[in-house]
Amino acid sequence: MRVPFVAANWKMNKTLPEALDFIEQIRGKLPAENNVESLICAQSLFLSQMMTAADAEPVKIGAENVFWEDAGAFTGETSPKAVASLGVNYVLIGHSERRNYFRETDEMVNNKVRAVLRNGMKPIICVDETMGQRESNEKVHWVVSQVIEALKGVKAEDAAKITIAYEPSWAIGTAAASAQQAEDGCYLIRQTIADVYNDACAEQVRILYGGSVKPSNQAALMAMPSIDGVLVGDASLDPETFLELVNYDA
Ligand code: G2H
Repeated sequence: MRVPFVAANWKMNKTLPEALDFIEQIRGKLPAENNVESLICAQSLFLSQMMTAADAEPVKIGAENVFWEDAGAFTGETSPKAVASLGVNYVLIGHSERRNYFRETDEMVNNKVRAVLRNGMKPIICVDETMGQRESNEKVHWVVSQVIEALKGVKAEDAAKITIAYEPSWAIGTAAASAQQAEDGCYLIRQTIADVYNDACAEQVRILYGGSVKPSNQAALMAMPSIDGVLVGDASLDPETFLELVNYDA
């Protein structure tokens, strides 16, 4: 059984006091982690304080990105080994904003996925397709190839630690994909994992939908058979809305 997963992606939002205030506002109101796993991915610079503040809570704290080398002369980068030393569980890798604004390639994403696993953390690999690709019916190949490239060199026994987030960039911060469009993308991703590894492996990997998720569209998305959860940007910034999302009515 895959536990439903609601993950917040705060992106480059909130200051340290705002982040700590958020934790105070959700304290004691989160679901048990074996019912719904909840996660907040935040800027790396205050992950440590957030981990301490949320220590007694079921919510997990994750990073939004790491570099692929553990240490060295890489000024300004964030070491996966250092992030792991904070006790962080999850790291978002390959978000479309990283791919678009920071030119992250499939090869870089793959290096980062392996670095996260090597350091005992769990990657949430984001894959997307653009509106142009959707309109020209290329989306199938695009999403499949991003999954295959991201998983290169990842052993089957590590695959269960991976979560994949399907985030069509045409649905980010605008209008969400329909539940059926989201299901189609997530179904295809699970088939791809079965092809890369095997059916048992594909049954273990959690697949999330991301892109303009809110309490009003969440239940329909999560009712879909291939969708195990959601990755939420904008709507996750408000504590009350985040609580609605993690305590959703199945
Ligand atoms: C997609 C998503 C979260 P939003 O980027 O990763 O953001 O919910 O604001 O579309």
